[in-house]
Amino acid sequence: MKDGFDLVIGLGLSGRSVIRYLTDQEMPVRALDTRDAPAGLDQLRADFPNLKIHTGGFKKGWLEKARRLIVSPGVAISTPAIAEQVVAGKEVIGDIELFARAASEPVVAITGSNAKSTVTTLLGQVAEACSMSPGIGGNLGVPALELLDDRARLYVLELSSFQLETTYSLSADVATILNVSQDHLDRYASFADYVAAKQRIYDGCQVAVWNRDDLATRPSVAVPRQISFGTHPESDYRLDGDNGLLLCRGEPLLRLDELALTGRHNAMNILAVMAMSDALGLNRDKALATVKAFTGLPHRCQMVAEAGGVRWFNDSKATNVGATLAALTGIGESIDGKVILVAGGQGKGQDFSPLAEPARQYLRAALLMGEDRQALAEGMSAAPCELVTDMAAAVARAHALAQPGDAVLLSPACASFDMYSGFAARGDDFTTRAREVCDG
Ligand code: UMA
Ligand code: ADP
Repeated sequence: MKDGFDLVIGLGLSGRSVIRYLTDQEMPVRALDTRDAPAGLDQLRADFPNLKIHTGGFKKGWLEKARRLIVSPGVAISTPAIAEQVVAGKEVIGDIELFARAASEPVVAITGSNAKSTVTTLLGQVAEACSMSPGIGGNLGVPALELLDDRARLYVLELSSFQLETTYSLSADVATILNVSQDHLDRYASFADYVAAKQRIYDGCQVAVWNRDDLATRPSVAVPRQISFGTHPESDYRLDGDNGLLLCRGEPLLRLDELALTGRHNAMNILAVMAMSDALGLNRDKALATVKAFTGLPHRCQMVAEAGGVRWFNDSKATNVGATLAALTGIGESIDGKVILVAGGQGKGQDFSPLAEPARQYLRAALLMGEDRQALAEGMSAAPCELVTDMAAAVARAHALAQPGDAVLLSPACASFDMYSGFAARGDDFTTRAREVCDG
């Protein structure tokens, strides 16, 4: 091995997990962050007193001298200082690549524009019920390197397109792209580039599980085995909405009314989980019992309050148009009244026009806030849109407009960082205020 050091770029959750991992391996490591005072810096210095840390920009000398760059997912590898090193032939990888090189047990890799966390959590629960002691994390919760554990017999990883960009040798046992719709276009030159990043999940995999209703999820590389799910008649795992059934190769698997989860999008999520569970050879009965009991994650179409015949749903995790479409259609179809949609935030360069038709069909009003509220109003064109200043104003206005049978839905189609620390803070704010108005 050439002498030198690994340079960790970005001192967030994944950067810190990389520093810990490399230090445990007694590898020489340095770290940098382009912010002057990244959160947690003092703690990092206390935990690693000998670690050389640079903040406030890229330190050219370090970038040049480093043996490898280990880049955090939030830092684009197209950033000129990093891109220069790629061109110069330096190895540039991320935490998932380090994980892939170290993991000795089977790996399930899950990506998609939406449903990653729901599917990762649920498949993780299935694996737990089957006594696999799974390591569950990645883009969700615990960084991948911190999951490495001799007791784990399986790893279930949620992976983002950013993480996949710096991953080369994952070769997952089971890999899936659940769905693809516009997201993160502030980071990609085109939608095709975003899809290409997601497709990397299938490189070297044994079994590819893909969504037959969404052809961008189909593996673009040859893989030993493919399993599809969807409503398409040729899907291996199929939603038969007319008969309220989930089928596996034509045989009934579950009745929709046996599930605690509701909505067509969740039925698709269950199909994906069952397809992967079966591909892994997990116990079918235990898997079915687990998926039936799953009530979903907070901030994903979660009913948080009800009063006067009006139900309030927190779908703050809907940070792109695809997720909001699923929520708006699912809830719009299932209620007698209309939907009052609370949306807006940072639009990440998305085209909002796919919301126009369901908005026209299902909305009483859209209450729009945040940085890109005007773009959202233009995208939803014919729908009745009102611009509001903040969540307090949105909730008060929704309360005034709502009629019995209606649903108030926070499903922003946008990131939250212009107004909140993250989607959870935004969802909590909505929930607290919704409960206040409902309690009168
Ligand atoms: N930083 C720089 N320069 C930059 C950008 C960031 O130095 O140009 C520094 C920041 O100052 C900060 C650090 O990088 O100190 C943050 O790194 P990061 O943005 O990669 O975030 P982490 O804390 O390492 O968290 C990342 C994922 N974040 C992103 O991809 C943006 C987390 O996903 C993930 O849980 C974690 O690794 C563990 O694997 C979050 C996320 O929002 C939940 N993901 C996106 C999504 O789901 O849509 C992809
Ligand atoms: P991710 O981790 O990919 O962001 P989540 O499970 O956290 O996925 O869900 C994110 C958003 O997507 C939520 O608003 C949720 O209601 C919505 N969602 C869940 N499943 C689907 C699906 N199959 N298609 C579209 N949207 C979905």
